[in-house]
Amino acid sequence: MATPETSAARPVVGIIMGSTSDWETMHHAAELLAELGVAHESKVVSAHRTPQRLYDYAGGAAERGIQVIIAGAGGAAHLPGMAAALTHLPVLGVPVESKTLKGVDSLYSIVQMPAGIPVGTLAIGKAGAKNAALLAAAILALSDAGLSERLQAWRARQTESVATDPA
Ligand code: RP5
Repeated sequence: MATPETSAARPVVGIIMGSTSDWETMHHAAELLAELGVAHESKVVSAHRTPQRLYDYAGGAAERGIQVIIAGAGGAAHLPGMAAALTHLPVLGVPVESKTLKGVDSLYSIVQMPAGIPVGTLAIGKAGAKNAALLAAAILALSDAGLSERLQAWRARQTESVATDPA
């Protein structure tokens, strides 16, 4: 598993997570963004344990050039919703699989936002983390022709890699 990193270029995607324990899931988003050549950063920002860090991060993200935030959290997963409340940037929420309730708690915490403060909620766990990266890339690709080409090439490679025979 990769270690949390900040890419050399100015990050346009901010990946935040509630705990270092979430990295096991969220590194999939970071790795896919790296593969697509999207500058990003990964930070631990807990809505409950470090609320001021959350205020500072989400409140200052747009000013620093972040364009999309991916927020992963588990259990009482308030991080994506609170981040969305603190910024006008698009926020993609990844429900991390929790030990006790298998991430259904995380999913419900993230998906049921009140009207007016949207969080684009992905699937629980690894699939959600990877799809959050792909969705962030798709959003950025609307105004980045090079990224659009890289994303389409990634999709084409995925299609080509699917076997026709099951064994
Ligand atoms: C949440 O609590 C985190 O997002 C994490 O998924 C969960 C458990 O955190 P740890 O107890 O592993 O730090 O805030």
